[in-house]
Amino acid sequence: MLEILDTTLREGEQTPYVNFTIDEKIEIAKLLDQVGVEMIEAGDPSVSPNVAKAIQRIAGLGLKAEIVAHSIAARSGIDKAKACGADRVAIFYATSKIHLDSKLHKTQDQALDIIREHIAYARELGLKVRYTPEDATRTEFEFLVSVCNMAIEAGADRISFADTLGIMQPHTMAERVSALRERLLPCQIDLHCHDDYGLALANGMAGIRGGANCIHTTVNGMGERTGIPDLAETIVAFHNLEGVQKYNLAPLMELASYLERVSGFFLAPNKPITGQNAFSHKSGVHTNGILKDPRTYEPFDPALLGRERKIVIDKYTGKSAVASRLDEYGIEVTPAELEVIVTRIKSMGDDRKQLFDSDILQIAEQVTGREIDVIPHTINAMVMLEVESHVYTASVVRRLREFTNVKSVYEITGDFDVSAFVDVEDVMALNNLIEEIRTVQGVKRSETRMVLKKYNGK
Ligand code: HCA
Ligand code: CU
Repeated sequence: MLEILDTTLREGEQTPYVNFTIDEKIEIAKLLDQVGVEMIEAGDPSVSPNVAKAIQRIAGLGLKAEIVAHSIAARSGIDKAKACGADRVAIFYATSKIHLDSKLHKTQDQALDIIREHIAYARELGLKVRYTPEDATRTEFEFLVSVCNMAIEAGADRISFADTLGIMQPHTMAERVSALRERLLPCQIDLHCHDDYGLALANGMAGIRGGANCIHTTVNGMGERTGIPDLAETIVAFHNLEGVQKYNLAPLMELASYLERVSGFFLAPNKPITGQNAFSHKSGVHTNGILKDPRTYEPFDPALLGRERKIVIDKYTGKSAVASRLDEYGIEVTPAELEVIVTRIKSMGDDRKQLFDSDILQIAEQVTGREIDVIPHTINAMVMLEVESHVYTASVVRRLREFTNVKSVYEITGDFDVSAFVDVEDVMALNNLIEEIRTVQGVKRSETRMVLKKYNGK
């Protein structure tokens, strides 16, 4: 049965430019515990005093998950892991020739001694031990087997088969893990798969088939370079495709958005499972199918994650999607009117990047000749920002452009320096977005103007 170790707080904090506060880490750990991951890797206490403090606070929360501290093979790090109250220390020491020669300047024999000594030391302190042969997938196989078996004899009950550079493929992973499983003394095998080729989760799934026990994840797939498997993708893939139903899916979306907010690391709209477009449908053929039976174009019901499907209206749209959108607003049109509305939408869509509900309502108003007195479900607003004098306005603009709901950004004259045009689903989302924007470094003050009605120019 699959186990998950989530390392958002350790590997995830190794994402370029990401740092969490202690309180944020505590919140993340609590949400992870609600999901039911078996292990939370809470940090490497040698990194900084606050990382150590966060591990200590998390270890004191009494969560169900086992709390793991990461450490290089050094007594000081292992002592700190113990002092933090972690249940387990994960000691990593590279084993590939390139890492031994170029980085550590150690022979294989020296490496064996160092690893054995530090595992034994951690065991003397009463810690459970995972040993990670860093860069395991580029390590000479026979040496890997001897290091791991020596580590198990020294007291490690878990080995993390680390694909540090993300160079495995599903079939090589399955083969390698089953070969390793055959040669190793009894132990649990973790898979730490980096996503350099976009294969991390596929490799993890293949490794579990090969006989491994546990996959390492982070929320939103954060981590060094391109990160490791995303927690939500991993859980939903195993839930739907492999029948692993022991995790609680309810907090996954909240975790993803919370992480976006506190990390400033935003999801691509096409990100599987949690991305904005994961359940959006656009072409006439697709939307028509979806409206008749969502199973035509949805691999699973978005309600599984508390999400809703979305039908995008633009030049690809067919009549059924437009009729259904008008219906949502309680607007009745005749078949002839519908025909004209769709034609106008298509021609407007030809010249525009995005059509908003206000555009669709306006077209309906023009075509039917009846005033439509409804407020569009989507909200447009102008968010004006004053930028601190010591910060480059361009750097704030650059950050704003990364928010998916920010449609355009202007540098302006007057009391404010920047104005952003945003498009969100509701007032709550607007409120969250403004809060996020306020966290952008250099933003001193903000003022928001909500759009009540929008007119298009020629
Ligand atoms: C790193 C270490 C590590 C460790 C993985 C693990 C890796 O290089 O930062 O302990 O399971 O990718 O090898 O994250
Ligand atoms: Cu890693």
